[in-house]
Amino acid sequence: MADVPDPSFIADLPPSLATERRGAIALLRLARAGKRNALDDPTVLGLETFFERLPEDIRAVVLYGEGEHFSAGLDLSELSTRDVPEGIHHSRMWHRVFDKIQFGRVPVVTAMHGAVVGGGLELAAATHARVAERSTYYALPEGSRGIYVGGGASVRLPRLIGVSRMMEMMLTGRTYGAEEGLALGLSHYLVEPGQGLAKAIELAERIAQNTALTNFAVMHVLPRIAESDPASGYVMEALMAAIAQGDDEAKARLQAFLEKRAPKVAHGS
Ligand code: 1HE
Repeated sequence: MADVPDPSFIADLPPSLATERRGAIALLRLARAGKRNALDDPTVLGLETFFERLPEDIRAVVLYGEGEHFSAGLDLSELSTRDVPEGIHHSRMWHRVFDKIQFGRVPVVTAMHGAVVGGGLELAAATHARVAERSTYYALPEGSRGIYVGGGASVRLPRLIGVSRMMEMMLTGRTYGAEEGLALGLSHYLVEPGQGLAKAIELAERIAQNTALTNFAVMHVLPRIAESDPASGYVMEALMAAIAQGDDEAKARLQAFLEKRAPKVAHGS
């Protein structure tokens, strides 16, 4: 795969991001392997540009990293020059960009390998499905660097692994390996070395076949329901269920199943 971005696909991306289009799937590669895909400002703002300019006919995104590691997190060389107000705005900038990923138009599948640390883990946690190769390991080294997470980890990670486990990760600087990460919910799939991208593309292709309305409900409505009180949640669910089933495409798919033209649910498929 070429190490240069494809400018014809999405314009104005920094050289640290490379894109490729495969039908309805967009591939987005962190392409700064020399710095272990550390996330500097141009890269984070480039992520925002990418998700803002995603063509309407793209139905899912696959995010992955070049080289030996998914991402070494925040570019630490940028940190030393920031004062307190700048630090606040910088963190809020990451929040804005990662929110555009989590609550964007299309689901994002991340293929992870090697280090998924600090801001790299925050980025992966903002995506919707995560595949880990066996080399993957996770850490929040902010504690030992004398800083604090700033890319949304305090909000997203406790929802994945719990407050206590995140607390302990930050206090002790421990790492979790790929198998542990699978058990904890940091990844959804564990695959052999070199298989992450292919698995992520396979998942993205399945996701792309869902109706846009179902993907919207899963990405935008489900997490809001999960954060709301049960009584409101049930009402929201009822409304969303009715809206989804009213869609012509949903009716056509249900009819196809009843007429034995649609696949059955099969374990292992
Ligand atoms: C970097 C960064 C970086 C590497 N910022 N330049 N993140 C961390 O604390 C993780 C820091 N990185 C590492 O622990 C290691 O680099 C790795 C385990 C990821 C990879 O090790 P290795 O041996 O393959 O690479 P390396 O030799 O350490 O690094 C290669 C180059 O990348 C080197 O630069 P060079 O010019 O000397 O070649 C490193 O300086 C550079 N590099 N990681 C800048 N992170 C919104 S708040 C989020 C807060 C955080 O994310 S804190 C966690 C930061």
